[in-house]
Amino acid sequence: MVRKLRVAAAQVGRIDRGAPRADIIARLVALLEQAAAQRVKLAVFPETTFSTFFPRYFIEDDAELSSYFEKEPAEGIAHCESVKAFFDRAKELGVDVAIGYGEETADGQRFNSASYVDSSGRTAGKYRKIHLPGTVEPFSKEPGVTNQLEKRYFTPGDLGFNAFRAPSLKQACGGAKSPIVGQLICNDRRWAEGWRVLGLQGVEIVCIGYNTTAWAPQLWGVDPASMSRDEAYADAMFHHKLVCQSNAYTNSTFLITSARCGVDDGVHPLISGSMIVDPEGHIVAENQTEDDELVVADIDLDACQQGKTKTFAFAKHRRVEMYGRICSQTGVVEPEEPAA
Ligand code: CDV
Repeated sequence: MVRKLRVAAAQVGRIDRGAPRADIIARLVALLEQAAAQRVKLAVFPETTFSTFFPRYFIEDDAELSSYFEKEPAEGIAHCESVKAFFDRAKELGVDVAIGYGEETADGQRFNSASYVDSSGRTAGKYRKIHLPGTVEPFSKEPGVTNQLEKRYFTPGDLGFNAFRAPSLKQACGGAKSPIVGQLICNDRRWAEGWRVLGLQGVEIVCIGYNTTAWAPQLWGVDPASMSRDEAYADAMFHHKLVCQSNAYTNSTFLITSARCGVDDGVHPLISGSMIVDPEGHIVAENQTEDDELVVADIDLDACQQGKTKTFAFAKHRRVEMYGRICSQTGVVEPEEPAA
């Protein structure tokens, strides 16, 4: 059996603080139109796509902070006035989209969220980022410093790691079975736990948008004098590819991962690295620029079966009776030092 599908990572380049929303949406729509012209059925966009990556700033003005959050109605993000133009165009073009955004609920909770909205405008899957990196207090309040204030601005996700079917793609991939899709957001990709929960639901396509700073010595805990900016960028890219390729492989799934990249405000560099990874961990397509770019690949979902039925046939090989510590313990507890 062959379950072929054309998919894309829709990479988005530099977005400065204060960039007009209409300009950003116009760029995202241009990517959608490129996708449709190439008969792409699913396009994955970055984390917090509708603005700059605002958690890097210490923002005291709540009017500004609030402007980065979409007031999502109960019917889903595609019905939210501030971003509706994007979803309306995706529906007209017949493209499924997975996209990240700041979400504000009716009772005022703020999440770092992603929705999978299919080509009929229905939200097929919703995810709220669980692993929030960074700090509550800024490293510095000086302008130009890259903070990572996700713990300040967002509540940790409360929806779990839920895979879902995408029946909108069933016909496109041969009509046998709808693809099984899951979503993670940025820092989640570094944590094997979320991947495995998706893997246990038979996930076949994981969608991940991200904003990964290429220069954040305070966040990493390294001496800024100990590495050049080029070395730091290369290291951030190495770790990005390492976790993406290894977790796609160990869960026998395709991965579509899309960067917000470029140098925001001319001073805050983000890595690129948008790519499509196959279930054996190989990169099948990747970005060529640090700007808006569509990275396209034809994938065969049945390629997931090799890993799912052999090396990572979970039902045959997993030993859950030995994994208790993973769910009962959060931090490290070291073994006792033997008595001298
Ligand atoms: N937006 C993110 O979650 N960024 C993080 C930080 C730590 C750079 C990341 O894991 O890429």
